[in-house]
Amino acid sequence: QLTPETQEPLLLAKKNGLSTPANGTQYDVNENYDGDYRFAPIEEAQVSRAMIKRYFNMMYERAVSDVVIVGAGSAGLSCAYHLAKSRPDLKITIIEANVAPGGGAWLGGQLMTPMVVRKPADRFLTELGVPFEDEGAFVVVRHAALFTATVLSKVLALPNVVMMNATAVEDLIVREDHARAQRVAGVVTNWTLVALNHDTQSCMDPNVITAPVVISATGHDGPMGAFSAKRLVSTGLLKELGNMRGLDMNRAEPAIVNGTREVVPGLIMTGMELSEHDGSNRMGPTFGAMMASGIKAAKEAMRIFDT
Ligand code: AHZ
Repeated sequence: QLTPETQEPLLLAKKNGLSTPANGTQYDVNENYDGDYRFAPIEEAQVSRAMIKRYFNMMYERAVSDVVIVGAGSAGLSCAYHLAKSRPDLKITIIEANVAPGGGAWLGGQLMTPMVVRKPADRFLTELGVPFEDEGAFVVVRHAALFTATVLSKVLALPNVVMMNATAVEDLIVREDHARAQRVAGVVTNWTLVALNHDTQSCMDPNVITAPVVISATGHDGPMGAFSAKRLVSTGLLKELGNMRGLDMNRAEPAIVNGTREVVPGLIMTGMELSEHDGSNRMGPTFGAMMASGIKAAKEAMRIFDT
Protein backbone atom coordinates (compact mmCIF):
# COMPACT_ATOMS: atom_id res chain seq x y z
CA GLN A 1 0.00 0.00 0.00
CA LEU A 2 1.32 3.42 -0.98
CA THR A 3 1.67 5.95 1.79
CA PRO A 4 2.03 9.63 0.87
CA GLU A 5 5.69 9.12 1.61
CA THR A 6 6.18 6.41 -1.00
CA GLN A 7 3.66 7.93 -3.41
CA GLU A 8 5.29 11.33 -3.62
CA PRO A 9 8.67 10.14 -4.94
CA LEU A 10 6.80 8.04 -7.52
CA LEU A 11 4.91 11.09 -8.75
CA LEU A 12 8.10 13.09 -8.75
CA ALA A 13 9.90 10.36 -10.64
CA LYS A 14 7.14 10.10 -13.23
CA LYS A 15 7.20 13.85 -13.77
CA ASN A 16 10.93 13.68 -14.38
CA GLY A 17 10.60 10.77 -16.76
CA LEU A 18 12.11 8.36 -14.22
CA SER A 19 10.47 5.33 -12.74
CA THR A 20 10.97 4.38 -9.11
CA PRO A 21 9.42 1.01 -8.29
CA ALA A 22 7.17 0.85 -5.23
CA ASN A 23 8.07 -1.10 -2.09
CA GLY A 24 7.99 -4.85 -2.68
CA THR A 25 9.02 -4.57 -6.34
CA GLN A 26 11.68 -6.98 -7.61
CA TYR A 27 14.58 -4.74 -8.53
CA ASP A 28 16.89 -5.25 -11.44
CA VAL A 29 20.02 -5.46 -9.29
CA ASN A 30 23.29 -7.15 -10.08
CA GLU A 31 26.28 -7.68 -7.80
CA ASN A 32 28.70 -8.08 -10.66
CA TYR A 33 32.15 -6.55 -10.29
CA ASP A 34 33.08 -7.10 -13.95
CA GLY A 35 31.48 -3.89 -15.18
CA ASP A 36 27.76 -4.59 -14.70
CA TYR A 37 27.12 -3.70 -11.03
CA ARG A 38 23.50 -2.42 -10.83
CA PHE A 39 21.92 -0.79 -7.76
CA ALA A 40 18.22 -0.71 -6.96
CA PRO A 41 16.91 2.71 -8.07
CA ILE A 42 16.40 5.51 -5.56
CA GLU A 43 14.98 9.02 -5.38
CA GLU A 44 17.28 11.44 -3.57
CA ALA A 45 14.42 12.61 -1.33
CA GLN A 46 13.92 9.03 -0.13
CA VAL A 47 17.44 9.11 1.31
CA SER A 48 16.73 12.36 3.14
CA ARG A 49 13.49 11.02 4.53
CA ALA A 50 15.00 7.69 5.56
CA MET A 51 17.38 9.63 7.81
CA ILE A 52 15.11 12.46 8.94
CA LYS A 53 12.22 10.19 9.92
CA ARG A 54 14.43 7.97 12.07
CA TYR A 55 16.53 10.72 13.63
CA PHE A 56 13.66 13.00 14.56
CA ASN A 57 11.50 10.11 15.76
CA MET A 58 14.43 9.15 17.94
CA MET A 59 14.76 12.73 19.28
CA TYR A 60 11.01 12.84 19.90
CA GLU A 61 11.05 9.56 21.78
CA ARG A 62 14.23 10.33 23.77
CA ALA A 63 13.06 13.81 24.87
CA VAL A 64 12.07 11.75 27.91
CA SER A 65 14.86 9.30 28.72
CA ASP A 66 15.61 7.18 31.78
CA VAL A 67 19.34 7.85 31.75
CA VAL A 68 21.41 10.39 29.83
CA ILE A 69 25.15 9.68 29.59
CA VAL A 70 27.13 12.79 28.71
CA GLY A 71 30.35 11.95 26.89
CA ALA A 72 31.26 8.76 25.01
CA GLY A 73 34.87 8.33 26.08
CA SER A 74 36.20 5.15 27.71
CA ALA A 75 34.30 5.83 30.97
CA GLY A 76 31.00 6.80 29.33
CA LEU A 77 31.05 3.84 26.93
CA SER A 78 31.98 1.31 29.65
CA CYS A 79 29.11 2.69 31.73
CA ALA A 80 26.67 2.51 28.82
CA TYR A 81 27.60 -1.11 28.07
CA HIS A 82 27.20 -2.36 31.64
CA LEU A 83 24.00 -0.40 32.30
CA ALA A 84 22.28 -1.21 29.01
CA LYS A 85 23.13 -4.93 29.29
CA SER A 86 22.03 -5.14 32.94
CA ARG A 87 18.85 -3.07 32.54
CA PRO A 88 17.35 -3.58 29.06
CA ASP A 89 14.21 -1.81 30.30
CA LEU A 90 15.99 1.56 30.65
CA LYS A 91 16.07 4.07 27.79
CA ILE A 92 19.71 5.16 27.74
CA THR A 93 20.62 8.19 25.66
CA ILE A 94 24.26 9.08 25.04
CA ILE A 95 25.16 12.64 24.07
CA GLU A 96 28.62 13.08 22.55
CA ALA A 97 29.95 16.51 21.57
CA ASN A 98 32.43 15.24 19.01
CA VAL A 99 31.59 13.81 15.60
CA ALA A 100 33.73 10.79 16.52
CA PRO A 101 32.76 9.08 19.79
CA GLY A 102 35.56 7.51 21.85
CA GLY A 103 37.16 10.50 23.58
CA GLY A 104 40.85 9.94 24.25
CA ALA A 105 40.66 6.15 23.97
CA TRP A 106 41.65 5.82 20.31
CA LEU A 107 45.29 5.87 21.44
CA GLY A 108 47.25 4.83 24.53
CA GLY A 109 49.75 7.43 25.74
CA GLN A 110 51.72 10.08 23.83
CA LEU A 111 49.91 9.20 20.61
CA MET A 112 51.12 5.59 20.79
CA THR A 113 48.69 2.84 19.93
CA PRO A 114 48.96 0.20 22.72
CA MET A 115 46.56 0.52 25.67
CA VAL A 116 47.60 -0.49 29.20
CA VAL A 117 44.92 -1.81 31.58
CA ARG A 118 45.74 -2.70 35.19
CA LYS A 119 44.26 -5.82 36.73
CA PRO A 120 41.50 -6.58 37.70
CA ALA A 121 39.94 -4.31 35.02
CA ASP A 122 41.15 -6.78 32.36
CA ARG A 123 37.97 -8.73 33.22
CA PHE A 124 35.98 -6.13 31.31
CA LEU A 125 38.18 -6.71 28.25
CA THR A 126 37.51 -10.44 28.55
CA GLU A 127 33.77 -9.79 28.81
CA LEU A 128 33.92 -7.69 25.63
CA GLY A 129 36.11 -10.23 23.84
CA VAL A 130 39.01 -7.81 23.36
CA PRO A 131 42.32 -9.74 23.12
CA PHE A 132 45.34 -8.64 25.15
CA GLU A 133 48.85 -9.64 26.22
CA ASP A 134 49.29 -10.49 29.90
CA GLU A 135 52.21 -8.70 31.55
CA GLY A 136 51.50 -9.85 35.11
CA ALA A 137 50.03 -6.90 37.03
CA PHE A 138 48.60 -5.39 33.88
CA VAL A 139 47.57 -6.30 30.35
CA VAL A 140 48.19 -4.57 27.03
CA VAL A 141 45.68 -4.27 24.18
CA ARG A 142 47.56 -4.18 20.85
CA HIS A 143 45.74 -1.04 19.72
CA ALA A 144 43.57 1.22 21.90
CA ALA A 145 41.16 1.50 18.98
CA LEU A 146 40.47 -2.23 19.27
CA PHE A 147 38.97 -1.63 22.72
CA THR A 148 37.14 1.55 21.70
CA ALA A 149 35.74 0.20 18.45
CA THR A 150 34.60 -3.01 20.18
CA VAL A 151 32.85 -1.37 23.13
CA LEU A 152 31.34 1.29 20.84
CA SER A 153 29.95 -1.27 18.38
CA LYS A 154 28.53 -3.40 21.20
CA VAL A 155 26.92 -0.38 22.87
CA LEU A 156 25.35 0.86 19.64
CA ALA A 157 23.96 -2.60 18.87
CA LEU A 158 21.99 -2.69 22.14
CA PRO A 159 18.33 -1.91 21.44
CA ASN A 160 17.83 0.35 24.48
CA VAL A 161 20.75 2.68 23.63
CA VAL A 162 20.78 5.63 21.27
CA MET A 163 23.64 8.02 20.68
CA MET A 164 23.48 11.55 19.37
CA ASN A 165 26.97 12.61 18.38
CA ALA A 166 28.03 16.06 17.17
CA THR A 167 25.64 17.16 19.94
CA ALA A 168 26.82 18.97 23.06
CA VAL A 169 25.29 19.19 26.50
CA GLU A 170 25.43 22.90 27.20
CA ASP A 171 23.49 23.04 30.47
CA LEU A 172 21.82 20.90 33.11
CA ILE A 173 18.14 20.94 34.05
CA VAL A 174 18.08 21.65 37.81
CA ARG A 175 14.77 21.35 39.65
CA GLU A 176 13.64 21.67 43.22
CA ASP A 177 12.20 18.54 44.78
CA HIS A 178 9.43 18.53 47.42
CA ALA A 179 11.91 19.35 50.18
CA ARG A 180 13.17 22.30 48.07
CA ALA A 181 16.47 20.47 47.52
CA GLN A 182 18.10 20.92 44.10
CA ARG A 183 18.33 17.92 41.83
CA VAL A 184 19.55 17.38 38.30
CA ALA A 185 16.62 16.29 36.13
CA GLY A 186 18.01 16.25 32.60
CA VAL A 187 20.25 18.03 30.11
CA VAL A 188 20.11 20.95 27.72
CA THR A 189 21.55 20.13 24.31
CA ASN A 190 22.55 21.81 21.10
CA TRP A 191 24.33 20.78 17.93
CA THR A 192 28.01 21.18 18.86
CA LEU A 193 28.60 23.55 15.94
CA VAL A 194 25.88 25.78 17.38
CA ALA A 195 27.15 25.42 20.95
CA LEU A 196 30.56 26.61 19.76
CA ASN A 197 29.07 29.69 18.08
CA HIS A 198 26.91 31.33 20.72
CA ASP A 199 29.25 34.33 20.73
CA THR A 200 28.88 34.94 17.00
CA GLN A 201 25.12 34.47 16.45
CA SER A 202 22.14 35.73 18.38
CA CYS A 203 19.36 33.58 19.84
CA MET A 204 20.20 29.98 19.05
CA ASP A 205 18.13 28.33 21.73
CA PRO A 206 18.81 24.76 22.74
CA ASN A 207 16.74 21.60 23.18
CA VAL A 208 16.11 19.57 26.32
CA ILE A 209 16.05 15.93 27.39
CA THR A 210 14.60 15.07 30.78
CA ALA A 211 15.91 12.07 32.71
CA PRO A 212 15.81 11.10 36.40
CA VAL A 213 19.47 10.07 36.16
CA VAL A 214 22.24 11.93 34.32
CA ILE A 215 25.71 10.36 34.20
CA SER A 216 28.45 12.82 33.40
CA ALA A 217 31.58 11.40 31.76
CA THR A 218 33.04 14.46 30.04
CA GLY A 219 36.70 13.92 30.97
CA HIS A 220 39.14 16.34 32.55
CA ASP A 221 39.18 20.03 31.74
CA GLY A 222 39.62 20.96 28.10
CA PRO A 223 37.65 22.77 25.39
CA MET A 224 34.48 20.90 26.46
CA GLY A 225 35.76 18.67 29.28
CA ALA A 226 34.66 18.61 32.93
CA PHE A 227 31.45 20.17 31.73
CA SER A 228 29.11 19.21 34.57
CA ALA A 229 31.72 19.73 37.31
CA LYS A 230 32.25 23.31 36.09
CA ARG A 231 28.52 23.94 35.71
CA LEU A 232 27.87 22.69 39.25
CA VAL A 233 30.22 25.43 40.46
CA SER A 234 28.63 28.18 38.35
CA THR A 235 25.13 27.18 39.51
CA GLY A 236 26.19 27.17 43.18
CA LEU A 237 25.63 23.41 43.60
CA LEU A 238 29.36 22.88 44.23
CA LYS A 239 31.48 25.38 46.13
CA GLU A 240 34.61 25.02 44.07
CA LEU A 241 36.41 22.64 41.75
CA GLY A 242 38.94 20.32 43.37
CA ASN A 243 41.10 20.60 40.20
CA MET A 244 42.95 17.60 38.85
CA ARG A 245 46.21 16.90 40.70
CA GLY A 246 49.55 15.68 39.30
CA LEU A 247 50.16 12.21 37.96
CA ASP A 248 50.28 9.28 40.39
CA MET A 249 48.98 6.06 38.88
CA ASN A 250 48.75 4.18 42.16
CA ARG A 251 46.71 6.86 43.91
CA ALA A 252 44.71 8.03 40.91
CA GLU A 253 43.08 4.85 39.63
CA PRO A 254 41.47 3.60 42.88
CA ALA A 255 40.48 7.20 43.79
CA ILE A 256 38.51 7.57 40.56
CA VAL A 257 36.79 4.18 40.85
CA ASN A 258 35.99 4.45 44.55
CA GLY A 259 34.94 8.09 44.17
CA THR A 260 32.44 7.34 41.38
CA ARG A 261 29.10 8.40 42.85
CA GLU A 262 26.00 10.54 42.71
CA VAL A 263 27.72 13.89 43.35
CA VAL A 264 24.45 15.85 43.37
CA PRO A 265 20.99 14.24 43.49
CA GLY A 266 20.28 12.98 39.97
CA LEU A 267 23.87 13.44 38.73
CA ILE A 268 26.42 10.61 38.79
CA MET A 269 29.97 11.47 37.79
CA THR A 270 32.47 9.01 36.28
CA GLY A 271 35.90 8.93 34.65
CA MET A 272 38.41 11.77 34.65
CA GLU A 273 35.76 14.45 35.18
CA LEU A 274 35.81 13.26 38.80
CA SER A 275 39.46 14.27 39.16
CA GLU A 276 38.39 17.89 38.51
CA HIS A 277 35.42 17.59 40.85
CA ASP A 278 37.28 15.93 43.72
CA GLY A 279 40.83 17.17 43.22
CA SER A 280 42.29 13.71 42.70
CA ASN A 281 45.41 12.74 40.80
CA ARG A 282 45.59 11.87 37.13
CA MET A 283 46.79 8.42 36.14
CA GLY A 284 48.10 9.13 32.65
CA PRO A 285 47.86 6.35 30.07
CA THR A 286 46.32 3.49 32.07
CA PHE A 287 42.67 2.83 31.28
CA GLY A 288 41.50 0.28 33.86
CA ALA A 289 40.04 2.97 36.12
CA MET A 290 37.97 4.39 33.26
CA MET A 291 36.39 0.98 32.63
CA ALA A 292 35.83 0.19 36.33
CA SER A 293 34.54 3.71 37.06
CA GLY A 294 32.08 3.40 34.17
CA ILE A 295 30.84 0.08 35.56
CA LYS A 296 30.55 1.60 39.05
CA ALA A 297 28.54 4.52 37.63
CA ALA A 298 26.18 2.00 35.99
CA LYS A 299 25.77 0.24 39.35
CA GLU A 300 25.05 3.59 41.04
CA ALA A 301 22.35 4.31 38.45
CA MET A 302 20.78 0.88 39.03
CA ARG A 303 20.84 1.52 42.77
CA ILE A 304 18.89 4.76 42.22
CA PHE A 305 16.30 2.97 40.07
CA ASP A 306 16.02 0.15 42.61
CA THR A 307 15.31 2.44 45.59
O1 AHZ B 1 33.97 14.88 23.41
C1 AHZ B 1 34.16 14.50 24.77
C2 AHZ B 1 34.74 13.10 24.92
O2 AHZ B 1 34.36 12.24 23.86
C3 AHZ B 1 32.83 14.35 25.50
N1 AHZ B 1 32.29 15.63 26.00
C4 AHZ B 1 32.95 16.57 26.72
N2 AHZ B 1 32.14 17.58 27.02
C5 AHZ B 1 30.91 17.29 26.52
C6 AHZ B 1 29.66 17.95 26.49
N3 AHZ B 1 28.62 17.35 25.85
C7 AHZ B 1 28.79 16.13 25.25
N4 AHZ B 1 29.48 19.13 27.08
C8 AHZ B 1 31.02 16.02 25.86
N5 AHZ B 1 29.97 15.46 25.24
O3 AHZ B 1 33.15 13.55 26.61
C9 AHZ B 1 34.11 12.59 26.23
C10 AHZ B 1 35.15 12.47 27.35
O4 AHZ B 1 36.02 11.43 27.03
P1 AHZ B 1 37.53 11.39 27.61
O5 AHZ B 1 38.23 10.28 26.94
O6 AHZ B 1 38.12 12.75 27.55
O7 AHZ B 1 37.26 11.11 29.19
P2 AHZ B 1 37.21 9.77 30.04
O8 AHZ B 1 37.04 10.20 31.45
O9 AHZ B 1 36.25 8.79 29.47
O10 AHZ B 1 38.66 9.16 29.83
C11 AHZ B 1 39.79 9.85 30.27
C12 AHZ B 1 41.03 9.13 29.80
C13 AHZ B 1 42.27 9.55 30.52
S1 AHZ B 1 42.74 11.16 30.65
C14 AHZ B 1 44.12 10.71 31.54
C15 AHZ B 1 45.09 11.72 32.04
O11 AHZ B 1 45.03 12.87 31.53
O12 AHZ B 1 45.89 11.39 32.91
N6 AHZ B 1 44.19 9.40 31.71
C16 AHZ B 1 43.18 8.74 31.15
C17 AHZ B 1 43.05 7.26 31.22
